[in-house]
Amino acid sequence: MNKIRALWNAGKPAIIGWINIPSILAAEALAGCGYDGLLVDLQHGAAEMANVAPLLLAIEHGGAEPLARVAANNPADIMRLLDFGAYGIIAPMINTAADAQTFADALHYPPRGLRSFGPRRPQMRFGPDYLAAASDSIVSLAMIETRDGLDNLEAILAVQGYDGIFIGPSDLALALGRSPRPDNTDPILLAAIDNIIARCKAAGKHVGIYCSSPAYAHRMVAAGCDIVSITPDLVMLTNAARESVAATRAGLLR
Ligand code: 3PY
Ligand code: MG
Repeated sequence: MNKIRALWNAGKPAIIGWINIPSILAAEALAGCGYDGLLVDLQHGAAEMANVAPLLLAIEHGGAEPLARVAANNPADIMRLLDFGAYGIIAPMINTAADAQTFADALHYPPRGLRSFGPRRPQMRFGPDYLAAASDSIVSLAMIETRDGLDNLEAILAVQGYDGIFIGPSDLALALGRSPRPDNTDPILLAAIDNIIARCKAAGKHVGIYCSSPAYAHRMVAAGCDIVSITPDLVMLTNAARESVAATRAGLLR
């Protein structure tokens, strides 16, 4: 059972980490830090399709559910990531019901969808029963983060075959004429986020959001999200480095 789906079935939220630095060593180490899932970001992170398979393997080996955000809502990339052992897909910039249907179709084998058969790594985890287990083994979130996505939300939510919505607060802020700051508390953005969360709940879909800190993640879970990302790897690394340098310098000046 997918760890994130198991949490959802138990009515609990999932906490995921965000990988921009495509290091196998770091991915395995982070995967052992208690995250429910770890996501390789192929849209804004440095990983490429060519180096994603070892990262997914390292994450699974480390004990977290391996997830990926595709660079775009491209069925060929989504199907390859599933074959490489991603058990969760986030697709950016879902703007229309047709985009959502393209996403849903890429996730499932016929007759439910259009996924092509060649599950190289999932077959090792699930054996010959993978075909029956495939749809449930994957969690899938469509990103709402544009003006079109907001305007077409009702039709996007009516599409079946994907689990829910993941809110991209930076792009959403830009779409609303606000600043794309991390953990943004701009009232216009927060009202839009609350509205998306409420409409996801009404449609029976899961909903999550990208957060840069535990405090913002707490706030979003309290607002109704059931999957939140927390501080991305590059931010953690640079925060820790800054603190270390500053503490060393402060000690030298004493
Ligand atoms: C956004 O905030 O727009 C995102 O896509 C998060 O990475
Ligand atoms: Mg975005």
